[in-house]
Amino acid sequence: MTMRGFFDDAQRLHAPAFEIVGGQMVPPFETKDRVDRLLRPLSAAGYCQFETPRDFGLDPILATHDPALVAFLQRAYDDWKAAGFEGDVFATVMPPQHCRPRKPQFIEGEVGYFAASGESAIAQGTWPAVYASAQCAVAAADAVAQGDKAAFALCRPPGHHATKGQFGGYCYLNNAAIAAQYLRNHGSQRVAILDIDFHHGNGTQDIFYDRDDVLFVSLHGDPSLTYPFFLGYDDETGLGAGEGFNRNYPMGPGTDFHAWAAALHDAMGHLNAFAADTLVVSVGLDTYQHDPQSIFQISTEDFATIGSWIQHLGFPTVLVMEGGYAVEDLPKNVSSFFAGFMGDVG
Ligand code: Q9C
Ligand code: ZN
Repeated sequence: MTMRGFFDDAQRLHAPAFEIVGGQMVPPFETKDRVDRLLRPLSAAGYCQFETPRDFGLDPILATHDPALVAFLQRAYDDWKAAGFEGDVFATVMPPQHCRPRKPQFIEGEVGYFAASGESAIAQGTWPAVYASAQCAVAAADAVAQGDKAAFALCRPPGHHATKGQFGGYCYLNNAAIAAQYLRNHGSQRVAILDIDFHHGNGTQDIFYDRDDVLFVSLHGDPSLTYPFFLGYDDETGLGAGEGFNRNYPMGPGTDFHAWAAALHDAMGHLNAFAADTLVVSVGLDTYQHDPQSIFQISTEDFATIGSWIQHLGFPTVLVMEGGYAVEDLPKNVSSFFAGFMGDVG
């Protein structure tokens, strides 16, 4: 068994020189090297047949994101250079609490306006990579809308921290949200999103928080201790019509598969009760026990169980790649997840 996979070489063009961690410039965690560690094992095992997505244009992106963010991402690097700045674009200012920020006219201020956090740079090739990554999500959603049982978007840069109007956390456009909205506009009345990345999908939550047609369910590290810090608590259940359509499962340091699987079991109850037409999964592999960002204890073998459980939900499914930074072990972890999902656990 195989599924269509989508990846575009333009996604390699995003290559900032560093990120800022602990007050130091360190090599970025989210690198283009991750791509081959995912692409090759999935091709070799026959789980995915990869193709370059066709260009669906800006419309499916603008169905989710503020046009101002999209325009900013396109021009930010050039504006930065035009202002005489030498390096990549980083946010160094942030709006004060309780102010309704007005968009500044100078690039230094604009970056702060559009940034949710400051670790992530906009470099020369960021926009073409981000655009291509979003096209992968649209193409995978389109395959499922056309009747495929499953499809994989090898998105990179990832997306689930991007809100309607802000980038951050290595994410610039929200690929999973764009896929979900595309499914809504192409035959699905109800779309569920399951986010299993180690970090809370704060961007995806933000985008669908007041809606009852898209259910968002996320399992993640306790936001009082880990990124994205300000969202992901279990009392965030949705707003207005969206009340009851947002479910968070924050978990503390040392969470093992037994505890994590209990949360997934509960989450699956919400997914089944919602009776979605289609499912989008934000697939992060950074819950892994040796991931540099993880405080969980998930093993390579556990990813097969997770994949199998998700497949047994029975929904037509768009798999969207998110995080995963134990680069050496990405091949075996992604293979394990797909082995479980494709019913090929040996
Ligand atoms: N100690 C995704 O997994 N904080 N984004 C890094 C490193 C940012 C993660 C701190 C984490 C963003 C898609
Ligand atoms: Zn993550």
